[in-house]
Amino acid sequence: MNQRNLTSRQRAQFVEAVLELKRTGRYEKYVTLHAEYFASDGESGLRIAHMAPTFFPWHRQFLLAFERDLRRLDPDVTIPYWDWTRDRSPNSALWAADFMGGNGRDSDGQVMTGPFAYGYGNWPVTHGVTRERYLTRNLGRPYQPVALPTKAELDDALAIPVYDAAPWNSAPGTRGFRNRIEGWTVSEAKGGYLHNRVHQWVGGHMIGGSSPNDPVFWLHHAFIDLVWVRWQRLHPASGYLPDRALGRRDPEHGRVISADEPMPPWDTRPSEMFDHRPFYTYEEN
Ligand SMILES: [Cu+2]
Repeated sequence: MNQRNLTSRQRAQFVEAVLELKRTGRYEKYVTLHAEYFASDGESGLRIAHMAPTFFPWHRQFLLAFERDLRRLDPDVTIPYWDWTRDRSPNSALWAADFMGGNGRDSDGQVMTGPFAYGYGNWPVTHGVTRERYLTRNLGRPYQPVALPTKAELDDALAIPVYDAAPWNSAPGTRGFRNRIEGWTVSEAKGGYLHNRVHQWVGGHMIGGSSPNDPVFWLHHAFIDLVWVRWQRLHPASGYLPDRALGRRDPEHGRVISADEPMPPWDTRPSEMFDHRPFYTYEEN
């Protein structure tokens, strides 16, 4: 459900479940897993979570695993989504002290308010040796301002009828809905496109492989997941691509997962993730 519609009790329940998962130590495995699967195009081998068609199904499985962990602690909790086309300001209630907490301070980017502020002792950032122990943000990236994607930009991307296309990576010429949403078709200097630009707009730990260190990661990716659902509804005749394994002569052979090949680290096939309805429903508004 849209985070803007949560009651204050639901906000508190979500925060408490996330903090409890952190206390148990189980939160870190999500940070580590995401970092481990944050490969770039230049490296050899399989691309799975990013810069690849599996961007959507891999993150759906990732969010489901996380949500199941939260629901073991509190069965009423689900991951809310952040529609950044509507809640576009650092003054949004999303960043209030009873939910995600606020921006990082000027001097070092340290988040000082809310449940995930380092000073309260509940949110030490442990993954990544070169990074600070405190959560950081830099909302809007003032040194080189970026704006959150607009509804018009999102609608343009949703209008693309083809899911993905060769070479199935992050090249600006890689047409298709997946690459446009993931955001490699506009340079990083400009903040990238949709999904990437949201990571850039939040800044701090949201940039890079260990981005789940910032709990807003889950709300951002829950919306990305909903965007996939909306695209499926708009283009019922279009499906996931590639729909079969790439041939040996294909330059991307062995680097891309087709519809019925398993997605590490799970045994799940993308095709098992196409329909979200067996797992959850969205309250859209
Ligand atoms: Cu992301």
